[in-house]
Amino acid sequence: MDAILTEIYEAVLNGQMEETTALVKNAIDAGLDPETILNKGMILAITEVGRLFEEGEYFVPEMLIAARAMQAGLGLLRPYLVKSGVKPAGRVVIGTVKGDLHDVGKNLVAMMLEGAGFEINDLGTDVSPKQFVAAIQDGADIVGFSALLTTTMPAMELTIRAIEAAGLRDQVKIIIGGAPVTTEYAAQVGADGYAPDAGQAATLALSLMS
Ligand code: B1M
Repeated sequence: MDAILTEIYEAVLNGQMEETTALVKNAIDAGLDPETILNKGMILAITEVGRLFEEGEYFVPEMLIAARAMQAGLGLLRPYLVKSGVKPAGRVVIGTVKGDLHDVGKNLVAMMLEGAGFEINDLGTDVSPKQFVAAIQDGADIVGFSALLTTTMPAMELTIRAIEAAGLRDQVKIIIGGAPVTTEYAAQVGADGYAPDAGQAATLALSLMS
C-alpha cells in the first residue's frame, strides 16, 4: 500500500481528525485518486474499527472519534466525488432511519447521488416515518433509507407502511441500504431496490428514473 494511504488508514483508525485532514489534503495534492484514498485508506480503516469493536478492543468513544476523523476526510474528498454541472436527474430525500445514528455511509451515498445529478434533501439521522412522509410531500422522486443496525432495520418497513398510509407510495421509488440490509430484505419490505454501496446506489437511482 502507498505510504500515505497507510498513514491515512492509521490516522482514521486512531481517530486523529486533524492528522487525517492534513494527510488527505497531502494525498490529493500529490495526485492520488480520491476513490483510492476513500476505499484503500478510510473505508479499510473504519471497517477495522468495527472489527476491533466486535473483538472488545474498541468501545463506543473510539468508534465515534474514528467516524469523526473519517467525516473530516470525506469533507475534503467531497468536491472530487461530486462532479457539478450535470443536468438534474431528480430529487432524492435521504436519511438514516429512526433509532439509528450512523451517518458516514449515508453521507457518502448522498454525495454519490449528488454526483450523479440528483438534488438531495438530506434529513440526517434518527429520522421518523413522519419526517420522511413530510419530506416526500415537499417533493421527491426517490426516497433512500440507510440503517446500520439489525435492530433499526424494521424501521425501514415501518417507514414504507407510513408512506403507503399517507397515499404517497405511487409517487416515489424507495431504495434502501446499509451493512445489514440485503436484496431479499428489500423485496420483503416492498422497497424498489437495494444497493450495497454508494456507487451502486447512484446507478440504481438513475435506473429507477429512466
Ligand atoms: Co456503530 N455499530 N454502534 N457506531 N458502528 C456498527 C454498525 C457495528 C457493525 C459494529 C460491530 O459490532 N462490528 C454494530 C452493529 C451490529 C449490528 O446491529 N449488526 C454497531 C453497534 C452495535 C453500535 C451501537 C449499538 C454500540 C453501542 O452503543 N453499544 C451504537 C448504536 C447507536 C445508534 O445508532 N443508536 C453504535 C454507535 C456508533 C457510533 C455513534 C459511535 C459511530 C457512528 C458515528 C457516525 O456514523 N457519525 C459508530 C461506527 C463508526 C460504527 C462502525 C465502526 C463504522 C460504520 C461506518 O461508518 N462505516 C460500524 C462497523 C462497520 O460498519 N464495519 C458500526 C463506513 C461506511 C462507509 O459504511 O455505513 O456500511 P456503511 O455504508 C456503506 C454501505 O452500507 C452502503 O453504502 C455505504 C458506502 O459505500 N449504504 C447504503 C449505507 N447506507 C445506504 C443507503 C442506500 C444504499 C447504500 O440507499 C439509500
